[in-house]
Amino acid sequence: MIKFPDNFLWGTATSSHQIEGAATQGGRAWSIWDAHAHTPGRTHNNENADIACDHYNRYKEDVKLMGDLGLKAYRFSISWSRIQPDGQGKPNPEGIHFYNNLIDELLKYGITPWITLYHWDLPLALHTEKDGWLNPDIADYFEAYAELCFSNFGDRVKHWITLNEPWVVSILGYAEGVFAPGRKSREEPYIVAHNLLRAHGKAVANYRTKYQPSQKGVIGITNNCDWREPLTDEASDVEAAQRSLEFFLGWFADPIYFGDYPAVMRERVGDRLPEFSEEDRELIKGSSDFFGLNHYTGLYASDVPPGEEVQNAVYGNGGIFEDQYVQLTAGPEWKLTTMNWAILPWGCKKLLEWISERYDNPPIYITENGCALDDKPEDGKVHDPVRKDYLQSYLTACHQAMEQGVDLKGYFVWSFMDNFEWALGYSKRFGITYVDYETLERIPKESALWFKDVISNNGFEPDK
Ligand code: PNW
Repeated sequence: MIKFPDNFLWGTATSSHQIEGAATQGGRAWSIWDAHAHTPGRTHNNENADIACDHYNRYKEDVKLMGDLGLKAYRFSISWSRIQPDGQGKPNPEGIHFYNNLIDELLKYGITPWITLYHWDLPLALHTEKDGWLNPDIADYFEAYAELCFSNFGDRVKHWITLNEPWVVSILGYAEGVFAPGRKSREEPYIVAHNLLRAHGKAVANYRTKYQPSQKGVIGITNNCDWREPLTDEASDVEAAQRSLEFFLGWFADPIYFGDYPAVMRERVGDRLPEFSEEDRELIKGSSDFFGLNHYTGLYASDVPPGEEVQNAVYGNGGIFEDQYVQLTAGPEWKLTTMNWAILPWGCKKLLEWISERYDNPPIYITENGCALDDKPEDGKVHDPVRKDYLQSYLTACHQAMEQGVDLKGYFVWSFMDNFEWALGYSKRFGITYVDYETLERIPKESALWFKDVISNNGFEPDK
């Protein structure tokens, strides 16, 4: 039996925009993702999240399903424009009421709520009227919004994640333009990333001075990173893989653990990389009580010699390509999910070890891991053996990393249920719970039943 420590935290994750629906119900205003999805050509089949899983109206049914699984924790995010429609100023009591009900319902089932404050759904007014993440003042708006959450929910919520995947916000939102707000720039991603870090730092300082002493919770940030394996043993490829990881994860984690961006980024990005003021550096350095990691896949990395071009640079490759000059390729024999992401559990082990080594063995939570597959119900059941194998292989890799001394404290499956997969609409199913988008019926998939056993046994039998 592969056994996890007694207090290991087992959970699932979702985000507000991807599941809630009720886009204009209960006083909610639009976010940049409502505007993006309602712009023709931006999402698969022009799908939007107006209804999504209708979780806003069905949260009781959903929390009951979570209770049936024996989940110890549930990670969800707050829709900023639901509780503060303009992104600043007057709060919306109906929105606050909804999250109070959700939190209370979770606690009723003994499920610990983990709240992400920002999972990409910026109030639209902050974008159109204030230039959103490009404006340095966003850090103050975010701090005020975060305080609204600490003061309303912090009596019962003890686990806070400020930002989900600032890399995605910066690169997919402002470099590639495939995610909201759909901008394509070579300068803006670095400014946006800088302001995201500053916003995170301010929110954490607010929590630590005003709320943490009495509420006694923890606060951190979640970053995403794929593994980068050197294509060959050549020093240039080993360096390329390292450079790729520093541009991907070091970009956000180095300022938090060391107080500055990686040196390789300073050299290569030059003037486009903002500098931290002393005040911001102090706020950001040491501003995470744990290391939140979202991890799914990996690629080979090799060096691109000067004068040559990066081939097939698709989004998801880890940064602005011209700044890195890293060629990324998949192994020809690797199995892929419907996202075309490779199933690479050994990459998960290596990444956990890379993080432990670089950042001095911080407590780590995997706040997302999972896969998208073509799931179809048959006779009221959803048979998804590939997902079960995926989860088991990644958990086995996590366990091996822990045996090497990695301080992994918990693991959240992405996702509790199928949902609106951003630009890919409803075409990708990541859930361990199936959602029929016609009837909105939920069916726990076989992987959910397997995960339930893992939680109750605190481990699993390895495959023979
Ligand atoms: C994460 N990439 O997004 C998000 O946190 C979730 O909201 C999302 O549903 C999940 O992973 C699955 O996609 C990512 O292109 C989206 O590298 C795209 C990338 C990475 C993460």
